[in-house]
Amino acid sequence: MTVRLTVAQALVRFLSVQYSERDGQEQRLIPGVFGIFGHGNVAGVGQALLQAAQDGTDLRYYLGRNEQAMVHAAAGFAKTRNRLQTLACTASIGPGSTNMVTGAALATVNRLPVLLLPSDFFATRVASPVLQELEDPRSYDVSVNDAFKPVSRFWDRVNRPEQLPAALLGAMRVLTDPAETGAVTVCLPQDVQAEAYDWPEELFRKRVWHVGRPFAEPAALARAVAVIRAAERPLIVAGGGVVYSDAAEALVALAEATGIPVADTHAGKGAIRWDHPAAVGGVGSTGTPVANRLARDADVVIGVGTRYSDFTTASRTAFQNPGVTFVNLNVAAFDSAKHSATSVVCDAREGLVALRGALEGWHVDEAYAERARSRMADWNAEVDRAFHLGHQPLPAQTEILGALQDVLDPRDVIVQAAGSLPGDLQMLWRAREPKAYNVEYAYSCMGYEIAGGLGTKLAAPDREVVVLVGDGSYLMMAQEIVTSVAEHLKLTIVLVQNHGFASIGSLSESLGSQRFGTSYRYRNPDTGLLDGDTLPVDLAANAASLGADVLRAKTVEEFRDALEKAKASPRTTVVEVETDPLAPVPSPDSWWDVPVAEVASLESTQKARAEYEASKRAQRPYL
Ligand SMILES: Cc1ncc(C[n+]2csc(CCOP(=O)(O)OP(=O)(O)O)c2C)c(N)n1
Ligand SMILES: [Mg+2]
Repeated sequence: MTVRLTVAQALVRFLSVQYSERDGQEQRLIPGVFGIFGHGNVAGVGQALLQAAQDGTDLRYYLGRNEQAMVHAAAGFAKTRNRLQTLACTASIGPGSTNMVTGAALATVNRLPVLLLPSDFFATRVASPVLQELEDPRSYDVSVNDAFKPVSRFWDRVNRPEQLPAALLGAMRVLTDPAETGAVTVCLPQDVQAEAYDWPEELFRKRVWHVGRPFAEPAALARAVAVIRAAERPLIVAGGGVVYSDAAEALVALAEATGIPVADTHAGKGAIRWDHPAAVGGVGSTGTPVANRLARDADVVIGVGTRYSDFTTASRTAFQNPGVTFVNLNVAAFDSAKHSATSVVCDAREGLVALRGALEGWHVDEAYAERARSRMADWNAEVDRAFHLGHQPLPAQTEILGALQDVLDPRDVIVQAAGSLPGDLQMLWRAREPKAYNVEYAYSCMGYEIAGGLGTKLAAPDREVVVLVGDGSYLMMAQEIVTSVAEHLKLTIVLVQNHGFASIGSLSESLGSQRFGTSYRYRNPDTGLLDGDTLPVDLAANAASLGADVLRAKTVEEFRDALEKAKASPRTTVVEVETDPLAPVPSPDSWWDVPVAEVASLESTQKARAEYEASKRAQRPYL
């Protein structure tokens, strides 16, 4: 039996019957499609989505306002759903498609599944060059969509209808493989989308993609257990894999049984509650001084579901014990092998449960665990001070976090990605629940915040979603406020106005570059630099013009009131607050490798270079 449909109609029908399954729980793999139509997809995928809506096929269409943002929304959705579900994104040819490249990179770097459907120029090439076609004189086969190749974990182009089934099956396999997942790109030439073909009925049967929980190989587990049993100062580093694998309970059980302190990364934050006796907070460049001191002395680092980014390892200076060795539990062999580790390739939950069983009866020296707990008590008092600084005349950003911490419920999700907020959040934020902390800090992409928050709200409509966004990031990508209004997907957006880049400004200063080019100001005719008066920019008015309710706060008390109001409102609300970018922040007692000019005429740079060279001596290869 065959059914005659266009390639786009077949694609839509196929997507509507794909499911994922883990632990016996089944869900739609791709319950919806974000899209922006142009001549590349309006009559292909667009027609197919319209027809699907009319014939009752269950695949909802969401209209994004920028293609990059659509992909961020899909990534935020997938992150919230622990990678068991994602969304597809259809874009027109040329700029519509290449707008998605940044989103693709974000998804791949974060190991988050997203299905991208960029349109492509005619496979028949009869009308070449079409509007927005690259037209490479060296080869007529080159397309702008080739730019997706390095940022996709699977890439294909469907030049003939016959190629569609294999492309789709390959795409679903990669989306649902926790070790391989990331951006999956299937390019669809605009003529092929509209071309009809007689498809075998079986292409459209319900398919369930089983998301595996690979067990630890017994010999690998035994090697890991031997290393851990011999450890005197072990430290667990919990990464995103713990959260995605739903392994928070298993992590906590292991920590309680063995007394091993648990530090975390951005993606792993929330796996253990901030006030659990084993929790020592974030590790690395923006971690807590407690975790960083434990890291410095650790003889065995047990990395679970972490990719060991430079922020986690403080650019390979975090672990200073000369004999330090690593034990890594990771579903991806690539990550598991990092730092010459004793590698256990496995699902995080399976691995943690197996480790706990195999370590039965073994416990760290109680004095070691107690020292960590008492340092945490001191640290928590310092966080309280930062949360209630009383900074004048403008509040400190840390006080905004303190107010958020008070007003938000444990299940309310915060969404962030770039600027000075991620560092402050990793160090100070008290996570109380595994899915309440969505900070994208693998690609740290300005512009993820509101778009990613939209996807988060789609994935968790029963939770309050609170987006924190700096003024710089807001200016890059605020347009999905319109989508949140149109879809009744309520967001609370905290807009932190500090007139430029607090983060890069302070980084620049510490590297001897004198905050050059990091504040938003008029060009000054006297200096010729951008250091004139502040600009007459009103981002809150901008947000209001996009359809959001707006509340402006000048003090911490006003901010707290505004936040309560925003929380209680059913409408997307932007709370604008101005903060002092120069307010003090507690020190992580760590480092981040950002190279400083080796020769310079500026004294500030020369001084920074000398400091840089001294810090760099602590860098180790972990062989
Ligand atoms: C798309 C993108 N471009 C550039 C950067 C580099 N960068 C990191 S933080 C930052 C400034 C962010 O400014 P803002 O959102 O106002 O946050 P603040 O630093 O003031 O907290 C820049 C330019 C980035 N992370 N992402
Ligand atoms: Mg700013």
